[in-house]
Amino acid sequence: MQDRRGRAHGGKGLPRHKGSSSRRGAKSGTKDISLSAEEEALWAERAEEVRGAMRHAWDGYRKYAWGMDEVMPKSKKGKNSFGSLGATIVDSLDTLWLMDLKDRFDDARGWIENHMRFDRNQGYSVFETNIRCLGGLLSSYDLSGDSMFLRKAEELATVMLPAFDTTTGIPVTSINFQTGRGNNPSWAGGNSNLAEFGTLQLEWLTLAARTGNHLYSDKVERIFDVIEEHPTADGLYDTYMDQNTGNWKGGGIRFGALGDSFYEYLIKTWVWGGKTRVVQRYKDLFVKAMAGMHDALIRKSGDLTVIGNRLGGPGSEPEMRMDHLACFVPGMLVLGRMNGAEASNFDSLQLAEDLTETCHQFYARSPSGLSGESATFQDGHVTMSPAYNILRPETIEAYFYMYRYTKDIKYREWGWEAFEAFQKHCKTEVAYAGLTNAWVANPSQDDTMQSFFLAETLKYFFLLFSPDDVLSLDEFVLNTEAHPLRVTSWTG
Ligand code: DMJ
Repeated sequence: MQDRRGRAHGGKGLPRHKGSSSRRGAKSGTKDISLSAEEEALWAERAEEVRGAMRHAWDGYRKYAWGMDEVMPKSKKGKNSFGSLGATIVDSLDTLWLMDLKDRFDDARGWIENHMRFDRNQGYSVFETNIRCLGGLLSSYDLSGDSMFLRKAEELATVMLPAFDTTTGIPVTSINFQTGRGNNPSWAGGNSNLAEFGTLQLEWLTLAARTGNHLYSDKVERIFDVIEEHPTADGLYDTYMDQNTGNWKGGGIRFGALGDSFYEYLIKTWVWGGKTRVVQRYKDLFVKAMAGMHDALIRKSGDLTVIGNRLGGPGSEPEMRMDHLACFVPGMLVLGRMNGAEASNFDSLQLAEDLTETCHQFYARSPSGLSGESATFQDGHVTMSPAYNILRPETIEAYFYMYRYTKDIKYREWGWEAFEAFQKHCKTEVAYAGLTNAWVANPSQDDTMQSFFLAETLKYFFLLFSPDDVLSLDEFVLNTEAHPLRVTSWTG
């Protein structure tokens, strides 16, 4: 095993910000600035508060739901929403590692080794299993060097493989681990979904790179062969594809639910792969998609910048609705900018700043200080509906990337305000709960702690308040569930 914190960053001491406010880091182009000793101490204290929140969330899960997928933080029991994969355990591993919560990490490791099973006769979401479980196992391997995690990851991928057995190789949504039978839901018209089949590349390429078995990479490279065989004029893609023909099947162009992480994985696969010739196509598709996104979906509502959904055909105007999920876009744009992947028809930093401001307004205009799920806009006025909050991370993710790149302290301040609001409204006696309506002064809690609260929301808070070297973006790419995967020179 590697030193617990040494591989991902330079240790636990005070940050090593030095140099002038305009200097930028060699590779990622992030700003390198000095904070005063008092400022350092304040943010270190706040990062410590986040560690405390992680301990609270984990300990409640440990006590009331151990081995189940999620804890129900009000009724104090567990539930299985992901097929009994211990989703909270595997989703939390690398956050525990990065926060140096050693005993808890070891406890989680023991469960994975002895109890994580992939032989049940039931349907599993390929997407959720991939981003939470395969991603969590692979990042734990990349951070700790412990080969047990890689063995488990390979075991899991093996039972997922039949999902790719379609005429084109585009995987289906759900797979039965025991029978190998797969299917797509009727609400999707029996088609495969863009965000689902486009959010596998990082994990399956990582698995191929770490095991040396190209079966895994062939499966996900094939998906992009099919996409390239069915190009679109503006680089934006329908929500659905017929997995038997490769034809696009409508459903709109979306950067929120059902579309989002497809675009995220274009830039991340290119960065993860070390920008080699083999991964060049992901960059090319990303740059084209960003140009298309800007022209087709970015609109103003009063002072706010909105990324809408295009539900009509090419050339039609987008509906002025934006999911909280779409708040991942600023981070994606900044990652592109850090790595020299930008479209030429707009300023990616300006757009990232503007969209982050919009996402900030989802919190700032809310009486509870927390966002709801989806917003509609009219002349700068925001209506939040639905207004539930399930502890999602995307705005905190945006603050993290924006702060990393610009070092503008407002992103940390906005993050701290959001963290305090989560503490005030979502903390329960034993863990954290979502809210049934976040846009009221005294919201009611629901009874679920999503595993991504530990995987992503708390991790992004922690990284936002911590020095850059806690996790270097030159060395790691975070998958869509915030699991860090080590950058690899991928030559296929
Ligand atoms: C997470 O599972 C992932 O971030 C996914 O890409 C989108 N939805 C949730 C968090 O909101």
